[in-house]
Amino acid sequence: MDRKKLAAEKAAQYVKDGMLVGLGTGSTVFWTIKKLGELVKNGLDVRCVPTSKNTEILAKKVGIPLITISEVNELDLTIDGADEVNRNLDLIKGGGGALLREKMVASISDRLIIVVDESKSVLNLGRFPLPVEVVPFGFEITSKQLRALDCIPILRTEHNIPFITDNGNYILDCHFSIIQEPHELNRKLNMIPGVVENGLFIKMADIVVIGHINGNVKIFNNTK
Ligand code: A5P
Repeated sequence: MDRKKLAAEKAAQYVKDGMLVGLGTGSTVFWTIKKLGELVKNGLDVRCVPTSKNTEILAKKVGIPLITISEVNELDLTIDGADEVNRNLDLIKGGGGALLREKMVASISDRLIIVVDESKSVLNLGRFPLPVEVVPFGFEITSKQLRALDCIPILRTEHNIPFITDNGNYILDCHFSIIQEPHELNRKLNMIPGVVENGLFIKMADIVVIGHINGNVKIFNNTK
């Protein structure tokens, strides 16, 4: 079975009747959303907050009742994917460009459950270019300021024009190779004017579910 699907369907088991649930974005959590759609058809009573327009479309298609983040104060849990996970369960996210909404939704969730395949598990974060969401105004200046943090920022494009996030912003994919101090970098990045949010999720994940090629699923709990 697909490693992503294995992890994603396992995580669906954490969703219980009556819960308010955040729905992440990407090709892994896609399978959680499909599974939740089936469970809803069979009577599961949940209301969910999507983290992107794509997830909203998918969730509607499979019949999951949706609410907006503005209608809730907190969520019972959020299930989402990641681009990298280290041993402290710190993450890089935003490969799909949804990092801002994902971080906002995660920040009001009692528990953040991350679903990945084993290829996302790393010793050090940083091989995956860190997505940083920036306002289009003066992004060249923001890019220079990011470069001063020892990375090479590349403007994300789609069909040869800048990729636009659901919030109308740009993404600068920052090539670090290795991130030695993720906590400190997270702080420094968000102090740069023009940066809206970055894809480092530090001490946010509670549970990481990893699907392996041999069909095993490993679950890691964060003690925080
Ligand atoms: C979306 O912006 C991202 O944070 C995704 O959660 C992340 O890129 C993982 O996506 P996949 O599950 O498609 O690899």
